[in-house]
Amino acid sequence: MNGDNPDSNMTSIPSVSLFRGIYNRVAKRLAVDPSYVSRVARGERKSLVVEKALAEEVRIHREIYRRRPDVGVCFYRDINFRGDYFCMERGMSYESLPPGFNDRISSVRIFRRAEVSLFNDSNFRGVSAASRESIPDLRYWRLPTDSSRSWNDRISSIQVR
Ligand SMILES: [Ca+2]
Repeated sequence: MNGDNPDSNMTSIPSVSLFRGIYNRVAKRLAVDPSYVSRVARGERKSLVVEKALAEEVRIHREIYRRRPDVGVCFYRDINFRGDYFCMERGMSYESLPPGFNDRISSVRIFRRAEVSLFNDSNFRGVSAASRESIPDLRYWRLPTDSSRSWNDRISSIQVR
């Protein structure tokens, strides 16, 4: 289904297939390739029509995304745990983020004893960092490799343990 991602088996969990399901439905409705839809979702391609259809699907699934985890993490568009958000239970991984969130997360809230790993790129690639504590403002959380840059509006894939 996602032929350019041979590593996806190690994280084949319901959350990822939820997005695949969304991408597939949008692709079917618009008669385009699902991989094209996922590229638009990751911000690698621009298509207003696809973006609009994705936003509609996300609206339908918002309850699932927004369910507050028992043990897990929520991710917010704005600092101090504000703005649009989605949540993940411990054990979930997102090889790419829900539509509208790629490179747009500004705060991270941990519930109970979860640990989050953040990645600069999709598919758990690029610079990464881990935390067991909430991060109310990612502008003050610096990259390990470059202290002049922060994690704000940078996260592109996530694992929660
Ligand atoms: Ca990124």
